[in-house]
Amino acid sequence: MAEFDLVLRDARIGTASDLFRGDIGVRNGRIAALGDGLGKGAEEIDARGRLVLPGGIDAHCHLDQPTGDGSEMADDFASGTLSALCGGTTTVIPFACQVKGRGLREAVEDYHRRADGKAVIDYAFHLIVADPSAGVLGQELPALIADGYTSFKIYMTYDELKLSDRQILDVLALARRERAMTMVHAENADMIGWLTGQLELAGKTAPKFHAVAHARIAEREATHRAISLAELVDVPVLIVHVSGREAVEHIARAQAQGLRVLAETCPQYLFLTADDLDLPGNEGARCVCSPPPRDKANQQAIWTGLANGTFSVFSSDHAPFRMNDPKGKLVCGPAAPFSRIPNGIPGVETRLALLLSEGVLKGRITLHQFVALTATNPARIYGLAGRKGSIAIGADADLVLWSTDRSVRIANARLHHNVDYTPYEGIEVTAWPDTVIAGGEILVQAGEPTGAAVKGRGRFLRCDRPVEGAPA
Ligand code: DUC
Ligand code: ZN
Ligand code: ZN
Repeated sequence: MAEFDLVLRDARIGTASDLFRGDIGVRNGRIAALGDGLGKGAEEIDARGRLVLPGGIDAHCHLDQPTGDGSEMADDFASGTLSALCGGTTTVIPFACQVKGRGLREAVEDYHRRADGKAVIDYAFHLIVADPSAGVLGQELPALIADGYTSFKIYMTYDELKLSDRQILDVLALARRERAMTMVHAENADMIGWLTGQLELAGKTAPKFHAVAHARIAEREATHRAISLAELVDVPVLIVHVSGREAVEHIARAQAQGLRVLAETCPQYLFLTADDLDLPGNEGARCVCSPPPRDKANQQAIWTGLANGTFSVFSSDHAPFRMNDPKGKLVCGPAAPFSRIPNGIPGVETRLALLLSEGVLKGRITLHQFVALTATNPARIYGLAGRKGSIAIGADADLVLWSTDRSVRIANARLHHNVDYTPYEGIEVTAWPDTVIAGGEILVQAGEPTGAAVKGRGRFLRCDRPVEGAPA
């Protein structure tokens, strides 16, 4: 009789701290043994010196999230999680978003209905707190945190989502009391609104002006303010999707002072620039996201922040809208001003390959940093440590066997999302997931989903309180 359900033989196993050669034995969906010459598996994969890393955690992606402008996200939990899986991600944490004037619990229930029976991989939820009323702060949020929704995002911009500084202080105080993690979208709403008004008055409404309206100063100022508010309350805070050099500098300075300020960045700030919004007609809409991509010098600042540890998390911020779809990027018409283009770009499937290829294989970051940024740190920060994000005894057997010896040209035609473009079309990478295993099941083989990658197999994960403060 086989000792294990599955054995990966002679793999080169990488974690946030180690790289070693050995076998991985899987039983009942978990890693049961790591060793040399493990006993037989009912199924065996001959990994023969090939790189095996923990399945990725995409801790910032938007799936089937209701919008307020008539647009619809292209990916529901079925297509979005299949796409994530094929890119080597085995856990996603999208957002249950509160509508102003309504409850948080109702947003969570609605979001569960959207995920139930559809998710291919495991998922947890962050909350978006858009209306921190007395009832939300006093009852709903503490109860939800106790129920396993231990992180939430707040916005400093977007009229329908943004909080005042005073509201942010209230939310941060609650996060401190309840030991939850607060993620902040840091852009100054009035600066963006004022710049947008000026640009529109001058007839400058093409997609490329989105990057002008969302100036780096607006990100810098809001980042500094968010850090200051968290310092006042003495609570950890995580600044999401950081794009500009000055914001990185503020975060690094705060960290050097001993403040528990964490930061996330995303592929668009490494691989795109504002020039990608400067395309004929409305084509630039495809790369409209907030904050916007910057320039080569800022890309370099983000790479430096990844290499020197300023960033702890690398997520996709996948926010999928189609170009050729009346409910997509051009929902407000083909000539709509940039301010009415839905914000967001797809990237859940390409996140890991881009960073492994351009970051690790080109020597910008180490393999251990890659694993930490894409799996181990998000697990610790968002309360999934021990279960997700590492290759360790007892952890879920979420594993990716990477192909790193041939070049792959990114092409939308080979992706599994429901979006009709990828902003990364044509980029050559030398890493692509070959085999992806989640909960001990082989869900991707030779880069394509197997029959086991079925809708509804993904489980909802209740998150623990985050491992306080920061990654080890
Ligand atoms: N910006 C956000 O804040 N959220 C979704 C996508 C985007 O571009
Ligand atoms: Zn955001
Ligand atoms: Zn986002």
